[in-house]
Amino acid sequence: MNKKFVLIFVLVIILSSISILAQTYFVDVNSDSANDSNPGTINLPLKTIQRAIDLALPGDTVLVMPGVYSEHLLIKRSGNKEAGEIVIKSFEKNRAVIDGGNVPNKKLIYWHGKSDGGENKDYIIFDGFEVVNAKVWAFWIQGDYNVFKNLKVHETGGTAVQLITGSHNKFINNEIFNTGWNGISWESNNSKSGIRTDYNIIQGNYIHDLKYHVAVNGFPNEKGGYSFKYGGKNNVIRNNIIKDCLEGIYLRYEKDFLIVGNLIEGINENGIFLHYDESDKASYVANGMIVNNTIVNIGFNGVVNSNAQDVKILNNIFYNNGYTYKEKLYYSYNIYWYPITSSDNNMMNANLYYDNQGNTNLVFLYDSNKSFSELKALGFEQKGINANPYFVSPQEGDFKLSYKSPAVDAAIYLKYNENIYDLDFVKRPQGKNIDIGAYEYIPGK
Ligand SMILES: [Ca+2]
Repeated sequence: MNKKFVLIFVLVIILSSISILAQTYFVDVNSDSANDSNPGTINLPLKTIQRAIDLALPGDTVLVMPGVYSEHLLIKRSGNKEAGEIVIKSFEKNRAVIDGGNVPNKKLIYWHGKSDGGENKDYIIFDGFEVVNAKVWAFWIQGDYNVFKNLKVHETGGTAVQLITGSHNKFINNEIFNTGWNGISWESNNSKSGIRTDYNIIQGNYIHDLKYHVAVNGFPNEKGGYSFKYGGKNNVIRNNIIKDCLEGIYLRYEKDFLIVGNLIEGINENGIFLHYDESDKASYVANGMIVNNTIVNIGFNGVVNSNAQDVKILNNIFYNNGYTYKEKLYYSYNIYWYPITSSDNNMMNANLYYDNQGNTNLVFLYDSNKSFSELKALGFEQKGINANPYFVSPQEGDFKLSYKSPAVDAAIYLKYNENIYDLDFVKRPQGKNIDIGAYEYIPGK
């Protein structure tokens, strides 16, 4: 054999041994043979998830059988890009239950990270568990490139999922309800340590019945020692259903954000709140898009845009919003824009507005309610619509478009709306063009 051939041969052996070395650890609390001194095979499973997590190396998988696991979980090790993620997965969706009822720790599932004197943990996939009865937080996360999917998180004392710092994390297809505080929440970048909170994706989640606070919350942490002076960037909130919460989406300091394709329904206060703190001039939100959302039955305002710069509100449906204070001149609008100046470079266009409950407040702008014709005269909503969207069945909570809806094919074309899916997994566009709102009508249906 020549030298080159030997080298290739050795490389093949090394590469195949990496995949052979990737382990699967089985955990089965209900098996008679389960024991934490077992090797974690299917016949000799481990008893606790924590033991499996401690054994798992990058590329390994922890498979958890159905049962109730009364455990506090501490993530002590990262996966990595080369060897792969550490996968922690419920063998059957939502049948492995992590129950914090008898766990005293405030952080039930805990990524030990920089704010707690450790190193952040990256490349972990947490998939398919039901997580209940956390004392405060169900998940407390610090790190990058983690994935949280198919989880069912509820009955928490505080926020369900708290991202302290970290970028490129994905929160996908989770159901979150009955929490004591927020649903999914992140804190902004830490300017001291250089840790950022950017490029996270919150997609396909169903967040509902949060009586006390915000469904999706992007907030700066201003506690001593850690100075979070800069907001997250490029975070995406896409195709979520947010229903029956105190507040829908709240952002502060965030830049370059995208809120697209969400159904925001039955919120007591504001659907989307872009907040500005008078005492902190840097706290304004900037350069974001609020696009193709359906925002219905909101108690206060559909969108509050407080001192934001370069925010585009396009292709959204606003339906029966502002019912709580509809007789008053504040906090009862589809869009409450305050203050706004011509230099803010904000835009609203191709939105559909409709109210059949007698609220005549449309959009608050330049210190007063503006009618639809006044908006147009000011240069906004040139492609806007002020008419019934003709949902399929709004009284039954079906906000898809019927064939006679004026929202069909009426959106402003945006490049990134091509070849994406609507809330119902219908590819956009259908027919001649993208529709206004979170749902795409299929012609002939
Ligand atoms: Ca269409």
